Amino acid sequence: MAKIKNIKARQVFDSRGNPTVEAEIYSDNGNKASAIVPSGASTGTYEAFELRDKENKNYLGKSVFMAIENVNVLIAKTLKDVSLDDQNKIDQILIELDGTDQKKKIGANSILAVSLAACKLTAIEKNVSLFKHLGDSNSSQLPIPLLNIINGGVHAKNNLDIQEFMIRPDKAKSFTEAMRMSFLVIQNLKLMLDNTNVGDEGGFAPNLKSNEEAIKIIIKAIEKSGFKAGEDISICLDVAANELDKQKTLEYYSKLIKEYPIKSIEDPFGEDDWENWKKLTKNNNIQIVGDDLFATNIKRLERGIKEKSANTILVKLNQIGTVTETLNVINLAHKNGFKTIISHRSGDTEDTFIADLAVATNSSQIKTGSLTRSERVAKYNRLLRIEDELGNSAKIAKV
Ligand code: 2PG
Ligand code: MG
Repeated sequence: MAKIKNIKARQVFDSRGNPTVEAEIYSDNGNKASAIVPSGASTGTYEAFELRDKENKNYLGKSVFMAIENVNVLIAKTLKDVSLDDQNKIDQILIELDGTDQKKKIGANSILAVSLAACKLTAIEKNVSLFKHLGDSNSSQLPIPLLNIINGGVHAKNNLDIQEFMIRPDKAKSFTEAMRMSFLVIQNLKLMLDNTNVGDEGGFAPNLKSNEEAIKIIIKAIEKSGFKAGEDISICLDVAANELDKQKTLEYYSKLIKEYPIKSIEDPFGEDDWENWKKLTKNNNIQIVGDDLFATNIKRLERGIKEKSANTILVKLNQIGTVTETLNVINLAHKNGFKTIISHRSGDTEDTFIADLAVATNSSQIKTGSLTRSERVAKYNRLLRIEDELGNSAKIAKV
């Protein structure tokens, strides 16, 4: 197997126009691969650390030149001549180079850019698709997409405090069909709204009377498209409760679940409110998703499994910082009957790694925004290509 010859990073921009890290890795075989790291807006306390040059006024404190330097000097030197056949070993070296729990020394953004790029380069060296390299010959299941079609919270400048109102085409028989169903709902929703500006994740960002108003108009759009809300297509929410001024209550959620075809709620409570998480999960049979609660962190997931705090984990590579640690979290979740949703960040890029990750790991769902803004659509397009590549062996997950 080829070895790492050189690594080079540069500063590029994410979909919110903020600086981020791109890393390029070269092998001694003459091949190269690159990866770009995304960035969140509703970030939890337990996420891995994103290193930014707070003092650099030229970029309002948001540049990532220190992280770039960490890749170009420290990481490049340490990984030189390391074989590409062992992602675990590469990631272990990166983790040890940093040495802190939250990757605070050299930054999770510098580490992840290299971890992702190394993984892609190994797939190129093996001459297989990334999802096959990351998974195995049985990796032939496409995830059901969760499309965030109305944006609120910190992702939009409107009056909705719930961050994400998503649709999930549960009855789709293929990924292509899932996208066609979602396309129809989005187009019909567009016709119903006066203001069709979009938020950070490509969903519409209208001012509406209330969260319930948003849910009602989505139900209308589903029905107008000829589907049954709650059967063909269900509604999923990400409350992102950490960002709320005033927390919502168990009673509020019980009412929502009773009155509307809501099948999944993410981050209903804050990241330390383990008690309320447990109660909500126990008292309802819908999908309860831990994002900021677990932060793609194996220790926090272990606690959640033990305490039955949720039944599903949202997986974000940059919450933990390496490919290996992400795969370990997914494995632990699946072993314990938790479902996994592979997720983008609100500040994302043209990098489509998460599409391959979802197929490789048999994750039942992927959440990657609406069907606008190329950084979101790129992931859906990648999944359409994977479905095509799989041909007759392609199937779609059941939720
Ligand atoms: C979330 C994510 C992605 P952000 O809360 O689930 O939708 O948002 O990247 O801002 O944390
Ligand atoms: Mg979330």
